[in-house]
Amino acid sequence: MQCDTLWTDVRLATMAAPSHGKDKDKGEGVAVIERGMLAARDGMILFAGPQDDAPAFAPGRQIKGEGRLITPGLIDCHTHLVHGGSRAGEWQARLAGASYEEIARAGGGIVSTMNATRQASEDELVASALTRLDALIAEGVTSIEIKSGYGLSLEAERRMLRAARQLARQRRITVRTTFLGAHALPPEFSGHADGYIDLVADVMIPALAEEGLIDAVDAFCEGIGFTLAQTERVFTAAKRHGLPVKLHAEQLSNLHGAQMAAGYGALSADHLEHLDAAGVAAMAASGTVATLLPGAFYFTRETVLPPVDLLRAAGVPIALATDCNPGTSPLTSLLLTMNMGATLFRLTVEECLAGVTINAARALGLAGETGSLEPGKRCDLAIWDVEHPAELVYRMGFNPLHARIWSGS
Ligand code: DI6
Ligand code: FE
Repeated sequence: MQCDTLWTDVRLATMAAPSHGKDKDKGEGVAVIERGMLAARDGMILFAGPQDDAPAFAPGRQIKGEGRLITPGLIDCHTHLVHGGSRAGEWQARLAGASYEEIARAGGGIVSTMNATRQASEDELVASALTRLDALIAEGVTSIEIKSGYGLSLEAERRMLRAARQLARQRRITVRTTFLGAHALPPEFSGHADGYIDLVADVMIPALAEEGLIDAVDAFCEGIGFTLAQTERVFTAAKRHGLPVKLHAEQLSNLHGAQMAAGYGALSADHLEHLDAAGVAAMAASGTVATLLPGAFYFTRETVLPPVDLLRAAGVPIALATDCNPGTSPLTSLLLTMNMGATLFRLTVEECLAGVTINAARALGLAGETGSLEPGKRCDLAIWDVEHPAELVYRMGFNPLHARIWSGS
């Protein structure tokens, strides 16, 4: 059988059928095919399995893996990668005792990044985001979600989304854009949150959807963000344009956003530290992925843990992401994110790896095309200089990536 590239003598963590919920692994870890082979043709996986079960291939090129581990290319399914400015100064104020909410209420926080973003050109946004994107790519990331939400006007949100689309042209990577116009209230709408939601729902979503800039719609449902009713108006507009939704929910308090989002068939609900049992049940019923963000938990010194046991028991798929953003998670490492998922949230190694592969793909609606090593999916690979997947989660600040393959090369 013809193929373009054949990898032999490799170990394969296919992540094709991760166990979860009640039958989650009890510490034995990730299933690995020890004497594996992987074949790709036209950018797609043709075969991934034991060498002994493989058909005879006539490869264009053959690569000896020397026993290296291949996982699916990693997927960062929640980032605010595109933005202007830096918030290092605000962070120093927080070290001196100010809280995230105090800073936000005093006009800092998201609004200070909004100002810097509004002042940046599209090219400047692309250039600064590329430095962060390259850090992720260097650890094997092959798909990424990028949110808008620091422009907070039609024109500046458009510029952010266009910058995100630019990134996909400048690197070999899959980019999914998420419109997060309902991230914070811009100062010109102070005291008129409903008026701003009118703009988001009736002007921004129709215009930006029409321009093909939006793959999904998100909102920040929170005391310092938007109410449940306002979020629903955003979701209704998204649905009118055939766009899937996701939600920043239950990060600082429980507004029952995840439950509401599940009612809209949300791809994911994200953060979830304050999620309750009813929210978990609603997510399980709708197949909504729980995207946990341990970087934000760590950086804000959150003390309330997301209800991991409840999510597991209900069989809710768990994803992990960096939440890369200048305020609460200036993190550009999915390897460290996995380590934090295990250490801070007590996820297993298998849950961590599934969280940045197959379940992250589900959180983006991409499970049919990437996230596991299965025939018919895009050949997105991370090839590691390790023997066992646990080493990817165990180390901190160490990068054993040997090679990264997107769409077959
Ligand atoms: N939750 C977060 O953690 C980020 N956005 C959100 O809705 C924070 C964004 C920022 O502080 O700039
Ligand atoms: Fe976020």
